[in-house]
Amino acid sequence: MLNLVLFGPPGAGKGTQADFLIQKFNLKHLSTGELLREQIASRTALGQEAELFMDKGFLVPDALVIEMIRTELQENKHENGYVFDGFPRTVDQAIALDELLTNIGSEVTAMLLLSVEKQELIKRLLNRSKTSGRADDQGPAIIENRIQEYNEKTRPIKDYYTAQNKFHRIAGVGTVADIAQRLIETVNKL
Ligand code: B4P
Repeated sequence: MLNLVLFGPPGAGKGTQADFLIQKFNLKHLSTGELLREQIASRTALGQEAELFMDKGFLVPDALVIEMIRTELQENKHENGYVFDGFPRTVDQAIALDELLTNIGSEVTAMLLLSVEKQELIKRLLNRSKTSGRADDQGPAIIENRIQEYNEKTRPIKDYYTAQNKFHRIAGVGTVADIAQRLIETVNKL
């Protein structure tokens, strides 16, 4: 199995690039952001709890997202592999993902960091806010919370995967097609 963790701050282009990777390598896309937004739209108990955190730009509690991924892996057992987009976002989530994949006789192949400067992230998210309808794109204060959450809780995962020799940094600026090409070249060398 080819299991890729697509990693980066909010607005780095994870969702955008995941589409290229799933097509090129025939993988299943698992985006915790998308799954959570589906739960919110369906007004489930999980969605209602998650919404309280997401709307303010804070991470949803680990237990909720880990359970969601556990269910997705159980329901999609016969895939070539996965692109994990926006998961893991804490070291505890990274440990849980290793356990979940070990249980199905697999492991994370690589973690791919899309590297983008803060000013560019803010520009992209404010631009998206004009059309996305997403509460967490609305206004610099919420976007600032999301970037701060990333720096405090998510960025340390880099060390977790570096220790396993699975960390790869990819420049996340330029055209969408150029960035996709960089990612594909990196994966082809794995
Ligand atoms: P996500 O849905 O993952 O939101 P995100 O970090 O903003 O990523 P997204 O995929 O939407 O955006 P992208 O980088 O593609 O999470 C939302 C919230 O859900 C989190 O804040 C958190 O509350 C919660 N959550 C999700 N997963 C969680 C977890 N595991 N644990 C706890 N909580 C969790 O950026 C896209 C923008 O940039 C687009 O507008 C795109 O058009 C633009 N763009 C992309 N590439 C570009 C390029 N090369 N040039 C210019 N613009 C580009």
